[in-house]
Amino acid sequence: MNNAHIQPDKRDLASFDAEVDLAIKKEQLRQFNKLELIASENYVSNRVLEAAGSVFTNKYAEGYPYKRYYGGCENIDIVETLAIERSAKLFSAECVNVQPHSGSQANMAAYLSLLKPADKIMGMNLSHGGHLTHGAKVNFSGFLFDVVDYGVRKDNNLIDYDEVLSIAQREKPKMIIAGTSAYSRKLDFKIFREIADQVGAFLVTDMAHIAGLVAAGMHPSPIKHSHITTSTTHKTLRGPRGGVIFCDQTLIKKVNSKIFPGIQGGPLCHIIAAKAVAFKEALEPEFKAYASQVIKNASTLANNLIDKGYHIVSGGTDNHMFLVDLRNKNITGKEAERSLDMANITLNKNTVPFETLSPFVTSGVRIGSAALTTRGFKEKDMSIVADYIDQAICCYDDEDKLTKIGQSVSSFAKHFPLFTKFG
Ligand code: DSN
Repeated sequence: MNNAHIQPDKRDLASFDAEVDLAIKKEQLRQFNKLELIASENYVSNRVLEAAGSVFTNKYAEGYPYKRYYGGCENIDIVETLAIERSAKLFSAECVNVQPHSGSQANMAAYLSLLKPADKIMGMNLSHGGHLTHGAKVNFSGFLFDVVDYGVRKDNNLIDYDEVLSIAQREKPKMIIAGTSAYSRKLDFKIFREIADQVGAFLVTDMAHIAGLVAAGMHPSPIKHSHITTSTTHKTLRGPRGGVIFCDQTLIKKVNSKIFPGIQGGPLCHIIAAKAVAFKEALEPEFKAYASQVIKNASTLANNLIDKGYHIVSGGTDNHMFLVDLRNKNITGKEAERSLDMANITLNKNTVPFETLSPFVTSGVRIGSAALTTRGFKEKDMSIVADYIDQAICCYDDEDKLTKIGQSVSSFAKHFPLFTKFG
């Protein structure tokens, strides 16, 4: 019998779908030729990439290890259990859910585990360094809940914990969210918990940005201070794109049921496999050295820019990232992002505290060191990156000069291999 019509087509990606294949190859080149400074991005290892691209993508596994709604789950049971055990060890957590497809899903499940719609929540203002899912009006967190926010002080751009307390006492939120996506200083989770306890609120910490630093002991851990801690796995933690939730025995059943069947269906088994590999990598001693270098690199870059007359929000950084307020350079965040991109440096425009421009324009840019550190950049290399940034911003409206800077940047970038396989 000729059943060729039901046999899988044997052509590979390049010959079957030249358009997608070309876009992937161009993306590989983009990642290799440019300097990646987006604070929430990183490069995964070949091992993580291999697991993320594995046949686990074919598998449905609704439920949790050894309690599934589908047959054939014996292998994903092993892998999900490993991911849970490794992440629990890495973060000294009692219980873990490794199924959230993203940080947003992790936050949604955390909030719904503790609250009812219309309850009052208190998170950091987005333009002061918070995150969309911490109560922005346009996000589920803003339209499902009644939101009050806290921010940073105008004089030093730091979180003022006395002010957080007085807002909490006045507003009596049911939940306080600690965590940021654009704040360069250490967070004091102990104080956040004391404030939450004083007003009878739950404390949820979103440690997405700093998770790799926490794992390596380079930033205080929120886990024991928070009722629930959420994270993504792909930023400083250097795993696949995805989310994760940590809590204790008293909350895990609720958290698990809010993830599935509450807000998700089948887990992404291939991504859970990649998370398991990334957690194993982060348990290796080398990861501590990596996280330590991430912090040194961010601080070196910030200090070099300060020396060149740039205004760094809060005056510097304790972590992997910082914000540059460009108002004294007479250039918007949007113009800077575009000029730097032409010079082969990738970052994102970002609002600064007390922003006066729209989020599509902004007065600043956000810079992170996690990805370049994965490529092997050290302090001396970050000083060169600062020179390139300054050159590109100084000639932001001169396309010929930007193109020339871009050529130098690419030649420089090529000295640093990508951790991820290339080509
Ligand atoms: N969008 C991410 C960031 O860039 O910080 C957070 O989810």
